[in-house]
Amino acid sequence: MRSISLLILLAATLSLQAQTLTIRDLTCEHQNNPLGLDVTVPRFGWKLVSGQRGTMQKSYELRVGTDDKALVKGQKILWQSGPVASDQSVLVPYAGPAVTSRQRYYWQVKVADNKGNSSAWSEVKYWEMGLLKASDWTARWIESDLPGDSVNSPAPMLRNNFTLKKMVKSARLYVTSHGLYECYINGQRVGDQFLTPGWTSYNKRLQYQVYDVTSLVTNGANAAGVILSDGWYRGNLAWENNRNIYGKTLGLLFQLEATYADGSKEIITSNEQWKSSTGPVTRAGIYYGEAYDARLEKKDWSMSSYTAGDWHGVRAVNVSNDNLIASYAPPVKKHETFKPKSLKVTPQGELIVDFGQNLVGWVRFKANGKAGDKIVVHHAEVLDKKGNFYTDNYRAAQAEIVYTLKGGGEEVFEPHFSFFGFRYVKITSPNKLTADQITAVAVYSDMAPTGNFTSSNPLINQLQHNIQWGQKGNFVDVPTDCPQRDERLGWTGDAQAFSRTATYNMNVATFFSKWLKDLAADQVKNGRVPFVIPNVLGDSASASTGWADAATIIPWNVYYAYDDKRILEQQYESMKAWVGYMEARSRNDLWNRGFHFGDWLFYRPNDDTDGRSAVTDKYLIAQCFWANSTQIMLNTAKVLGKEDDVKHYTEWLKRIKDAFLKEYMAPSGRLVAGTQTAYVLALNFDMLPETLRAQAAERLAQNVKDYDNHLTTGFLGTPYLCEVLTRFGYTDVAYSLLLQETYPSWLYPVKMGATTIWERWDGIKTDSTFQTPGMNSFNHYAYGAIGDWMYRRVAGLRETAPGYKELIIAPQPGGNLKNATAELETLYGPAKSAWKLENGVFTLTAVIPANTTAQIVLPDAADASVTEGGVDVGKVKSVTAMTKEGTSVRLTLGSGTYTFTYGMKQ
Ligand code: RAM
Repeated sequence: MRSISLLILLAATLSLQAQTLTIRDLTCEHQNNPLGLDVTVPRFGWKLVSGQRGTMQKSYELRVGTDDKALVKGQKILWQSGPVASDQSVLVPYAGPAVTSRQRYYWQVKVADNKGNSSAWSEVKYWEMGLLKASDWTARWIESDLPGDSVNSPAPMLRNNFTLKKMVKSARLYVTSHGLYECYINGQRVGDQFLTPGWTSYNKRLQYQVYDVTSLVTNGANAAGVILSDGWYRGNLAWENNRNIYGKTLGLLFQLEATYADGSKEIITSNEQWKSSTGPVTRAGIYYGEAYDARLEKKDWSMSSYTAGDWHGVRAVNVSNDNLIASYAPPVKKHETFKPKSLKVTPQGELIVDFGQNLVGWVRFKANGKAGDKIVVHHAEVLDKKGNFYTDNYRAAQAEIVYTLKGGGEEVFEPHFSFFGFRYVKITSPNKLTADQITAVAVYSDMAPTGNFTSSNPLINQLQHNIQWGQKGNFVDVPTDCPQRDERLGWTGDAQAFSRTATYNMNVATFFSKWLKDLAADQVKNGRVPFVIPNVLGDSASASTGWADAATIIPWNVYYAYDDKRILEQQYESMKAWVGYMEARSRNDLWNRGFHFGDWLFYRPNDDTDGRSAVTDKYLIAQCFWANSTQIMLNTAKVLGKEDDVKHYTEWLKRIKDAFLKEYMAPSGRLVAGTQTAYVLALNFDMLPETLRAQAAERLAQNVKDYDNHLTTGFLGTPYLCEVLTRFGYTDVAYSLLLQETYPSWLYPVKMGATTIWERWDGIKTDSTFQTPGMNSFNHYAYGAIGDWMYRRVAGLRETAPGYKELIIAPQPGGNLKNATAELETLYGPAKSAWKLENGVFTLTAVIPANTTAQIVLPDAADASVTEGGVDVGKVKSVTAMTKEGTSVRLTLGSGTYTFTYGMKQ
């Protein structure tokens, strides 16, 4: 009897649990409790968690206040939305009274669903405003008064004592610099961010950071100390001794605001009373690395007990604060660490450490020795054919650490103002270091990981790993081409090619939003978009097709991945200006002028005996990208409701395509360039009339077969190659490319031991020699754009409405894969497609987030008897529609976890 009632109780709780509706992952402006926003209409997001299938949000209610304790009691409400009948749970705008500088706002949300469930009020979250007006800054910009302060000279240190007279309730530091800064208060490092204030087009947009320093300050005597370094501001950047790009002098702007327990305030600022000196960082640079002489450390220099007797003064200078902006993108932080996989002596007699992973960051080491002993660390991505340390591909980047010991015990070192792209380090040291003294630390923008892809093929899994590491290493505040040589610039073409894949692997919404603002800021007046952003190459280095189109492609991809309309509004003028430039420069509706990189680094056979080399006419490419950007403008204008522009771009699109056909296609449908890239672009961007597409796709497939299932595409054709093949029914050919292990292919580098994506298909040639050292990065993400196809087509998980409000799971088994899984943390929650084919039985596990709807397309299921969770699929309640499409079955259904099973021929 007792056990029965227990069972009933258990069943009741279980069903209760199944019906509970909860909320998780509350965000404001895509962030968790952001500190220091300057977005005046912040937007909220949340995810519904429900055990019930087919859950949709029916309504939500938001409330905001400045007192968290009162808020939970429903008191002192500053703004409440009231119940809003809506299924919007992503980027819902705040609509209360105007926000003010420094204010912290607390917020909560509750929701009701279509099943009659209501959630409780969520946990309380907050966002805090930064300094919204230039006049909020009372601090002065200060510069060191040290003689001979210029590029590559010792890093200046600035310090001052200050007093806080009463008990401190809270304290904030608002800080930025010309150059990089590292800040200390009372001997402790402020925050865990690196390479601050980040890299932007400084003269137009300089980020400041906001730190909660309440726990670092004390009632009474305090001190602040800041080290400055050349960084991107005035250090060597790009080539040919290019330096002082943004200015010649390093500077600091420091404003610490303390609120006392009694509510009164104290503001501590950088001013002419600060002192300056130099210390242990004797030289630092992005490309150079860092020289650190521990004998020059100034013990306790950021403590109030320190006497700065022989320190120099500082200059307070007048600098406009109009360019100051709050940081929006994720800060650069430390992530994974790696212990040495091996320590070995090379044939040349050098001691090298292998970390087993090409990564970006630095090496932390512990050492013992005499004062004056030097430890020198050099970095390399690869070893040469004979196993020797190889750095020719770093070009002029010295990428070295020179550490001078102070002696007297164990010393631990990590660089402060540089980063390196490496898998190996060579260490010279009087006392040999052992493996336990050395650790590699990966450093990159702190983006939330969102996606993963795995399959039964270990080489493909390694490829996915390489793609993700390419993203980590090259998303270091700006999207860079490479992290190791004297370049590391925000190359636009690379970024656009990889952008869609990037949205799968990590949440890159704010990362790209920030960088796109720099793109707009650095865009040339007539609309030309620079090759690199921030632009350090000059205005004429701009307007290359496929590079400049980052201006349209990336905003659209980010909008589509996150349903973030604001990014389209924010970029609209910039997008329009670039497309307007092409319109203005075109002749007879052809965009066929100027310099273009073209299908960069496409395959050039050594034995081009039959003249089939994969050269694609650059102007043909330009016409395709122009059409694509025009199409994006047309779509964007529709989203933003700009009717006149819709008309304008519709007309232009037709003209561009008509001109394309006249100029680049024979009446038979053959393109003047018979390359894979030509057909891929023409098909992907719908350049050809419908009637000619099938035969163009056939030519493309044939071309692939002619090369024995190898690709020949470069930066511009590669991202769309497999996608186009799939779209026109050649998924088998796409698989043959994905699984190709010989050069040129995605798996060739994997077979050669790559742990990241290479810049070139043959960075290491088949005879194990290297491509030209002038351009041979082993960590360059562009070709990693295949990741998109793996998620979208192999696993079949993709959005059919912006932000995954509607999605599709349509796996395409093939290529002898036994299984494949894509997982994606969407803004609505986790989505998943996991299929396997075992002994003729196909199983698909699909996870559809609450508050979304999905379609599932079951391949080869038309004649099969499909079950879901053991039940005939026709009887599954949350499946609202089922249709046969050729050999597939298409289902429409709501949220939940489903497992479909049926027999499939192999
Ligand atoms: C190289 C860069 C980048 C590419 C340009 C055109 O220098 O590494 O990848 O976009 O050239």
